[in-house]
Amino acid sequence: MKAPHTYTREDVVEIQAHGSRCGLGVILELVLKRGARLAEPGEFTKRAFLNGRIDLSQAEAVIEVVNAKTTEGLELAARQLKGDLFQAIQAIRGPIETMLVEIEAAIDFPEDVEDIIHPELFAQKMIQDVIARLEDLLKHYDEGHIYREGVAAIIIGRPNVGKSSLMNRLLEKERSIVTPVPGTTRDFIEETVNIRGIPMRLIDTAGLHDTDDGLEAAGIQFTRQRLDEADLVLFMVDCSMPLSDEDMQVYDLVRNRKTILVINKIDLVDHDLVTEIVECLQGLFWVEVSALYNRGVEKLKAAVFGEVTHQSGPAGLPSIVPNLRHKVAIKRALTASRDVVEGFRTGRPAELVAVDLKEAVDALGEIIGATTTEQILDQVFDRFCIGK
Ligand SMILES: Nc1nc2c(ncn2[C@@H]2O[C@H](COP(=O)(O)OP(=O)(O)OP(=O)(O)O)[C@@H](O)[C@H]2O)c(=O)[nH]1
Ligand SMILES: [Mg+2]
Repeated sequence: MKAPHTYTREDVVEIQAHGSRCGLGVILELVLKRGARLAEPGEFTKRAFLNGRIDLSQAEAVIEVVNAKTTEGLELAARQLKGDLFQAIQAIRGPIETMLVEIEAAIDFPEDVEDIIHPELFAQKMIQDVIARLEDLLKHYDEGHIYREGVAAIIIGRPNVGKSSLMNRLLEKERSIVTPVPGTTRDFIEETVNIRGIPMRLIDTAGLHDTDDGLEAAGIQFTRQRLDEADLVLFMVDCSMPLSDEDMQVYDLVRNRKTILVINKIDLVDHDLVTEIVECLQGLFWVEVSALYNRGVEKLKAAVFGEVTHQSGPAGLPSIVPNLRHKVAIKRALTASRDVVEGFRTGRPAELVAVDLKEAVDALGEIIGATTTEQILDQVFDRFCIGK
């Protein structure tokens, strides 16, 4: 395929063969012998970026499309791949660049300063065309980033309360071994589930139980570590038995975290016992379920969704959602833009205002790859797999 109408904008040769591993291996050996080399991770996309076919945010979107775990995440990645974020950023960068040109003219022709710079007008322009839009993007990050980045939830509780049963229910497959014997799960089991469009990494843990020296030291240490990484805790108790010291120790561990109390085995008891448990374990939002009979699981999903999104109904996805790297750059641009406004309003010298304007332009340039260091490129393309 002739440049520039290719993925990388370079001449490209594609060899199509039958799909046998062996056949492909022989062909690969042949082309390597004739002087080709293996591509680095993300190299094709990196070349497409360096040759100006796509901007950096579109390049990033390629890997997000590949890794998307829910249709919502995929939709966000696809919009970014189309260039929606690129255009939004350009629409903010444009007015700043125009202003920078005017300020620089004023610096070059100090005698005309008053004709060129209208401080309050410029300040208003910055607020409307730049600051308000940057704030919108940050808001969209808050509303939408979990659809692409996902959340991590950990199920903990003492042995045999039904943690692995719940894990299987949420996954809708038998992933974790369930037996009537306490201590069945010995290690962490991790899988991703789709909670109303949010990819949730779910971790099933070994039951926390009493040994001679309180809660088993190693187990608790492991679980603590995992707890710290988790965005959400599902604290499970078995309502067919009285709460034990072990339950209370777990309660102490999780009560100050973002936690949902999952009261399991409601098929075995009547409601009074549930009320008693809720009174003992105060301050936690709770849901009653029967993991065995698949009761209350949808309600639990709704509670999880509400807890991580702070919304009750299905959320409308914002149209453009920056990722974490973009967010950091947007914040920098926002700080610089606010300094510009302050500069205009306090009569700061044009040279200093220009520095802040430049900073805002550069910060936004990092998002789309207009002002990008080698380090940022590595950071972006290291996430790619070979062949993309
Ligand atoms: N009646 C009833 N039994 C349940 C329920 N959920 C789980 N069980 C049973 O409780 C026992 C323990 O379930 P698991 O899911 O293995 O419990 P666990 O918390 O993972 O246990 P460990 O891994 O040993 O800590 C099994 O016999 C399950 O069938 C429930 O909602 N109702
Ligand atoms: Mg288990």
